[in-house]
Amino acid sequence: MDKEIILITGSSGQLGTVLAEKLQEKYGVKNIIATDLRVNPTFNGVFETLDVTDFDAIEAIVLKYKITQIYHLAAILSANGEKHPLSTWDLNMKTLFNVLEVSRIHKISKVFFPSSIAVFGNNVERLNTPQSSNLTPSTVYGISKAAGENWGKYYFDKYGLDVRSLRYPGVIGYQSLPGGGTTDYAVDIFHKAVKNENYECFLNADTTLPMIYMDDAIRATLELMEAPKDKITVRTSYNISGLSFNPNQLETCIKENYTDFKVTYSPDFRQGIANSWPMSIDDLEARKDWQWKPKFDIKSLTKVMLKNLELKYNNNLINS
Ligand code: VAH
Repeated sequence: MDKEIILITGSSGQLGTVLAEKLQEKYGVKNIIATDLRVNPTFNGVFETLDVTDFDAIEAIVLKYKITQIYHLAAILSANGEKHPLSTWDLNMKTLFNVLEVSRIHKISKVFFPSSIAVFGNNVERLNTPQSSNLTPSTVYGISKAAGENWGKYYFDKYGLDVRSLRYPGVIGYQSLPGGGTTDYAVDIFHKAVKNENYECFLNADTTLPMIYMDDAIRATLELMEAPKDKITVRTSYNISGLSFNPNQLETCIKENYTDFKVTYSPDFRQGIANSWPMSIDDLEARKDWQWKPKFDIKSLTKVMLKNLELKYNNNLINS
């Protein structure tokens, strides 16, 4: 079997940082081409500076390394996206079109496109939101992801390009900081606790949202990409669920270890975004098609986050 050579866009981002490492472990360091506008200082491997809005630049990398798969992670997330709606749309869509076109032209075998629970609006069942709910997103980010899901299906139906996608909940990990999302509080709060600082949460205490621990998110991505093609019945994007909680529940869990930790609640514009999103997700199709099952709950997530952040801060391995 020919070896897989994988290009990751947005490799310095929250998910890309961890996914690059996991793909290196699986396919070999030299077969993973990490790309972003700036390299992650902790990254070890093959890196190329890449602006994914530049088609010629991405095509040059595809040809130079004989790329066989692309994980397209570069995008502007929900909160930052609302600050510059039209440029967010331009960037999120232009980069996706470049990835889809370069993949079509150069016969890339598989493309991963990250969608999000942000594709749902507040006119659907917010508890156990079904896969087939209609998509009326309230943010430009969510609109670009809903459009992206349908473009991915179009390239599969029309050109046979094997595009696969997950609707990520809020991703929580210790290895990297999130960038400009509405669920970022669920990462920031751990950093504050470990530094023995109080945390001002930008969402209300009772704002329940779907979340997923980083290890589960990465495993779901690899399990989806490795599933036999004929098992994939959803060509827009799969709902996946990790767990759901609200800031108050997370605060309570953290306080079992950091008894003096204090959280104050000062909702900002991101509360409006969170109010339009599901509270929990029904991921029946992912469980049926490729046996998806999360492993982390709020207690095990809290334990692993605190343990690893304590290690990083105590060994000065993190710039806070
Ligand atoms: C965001 N972390 O907050 C992303 C994610 C479901 C949330 O899409 O924008």
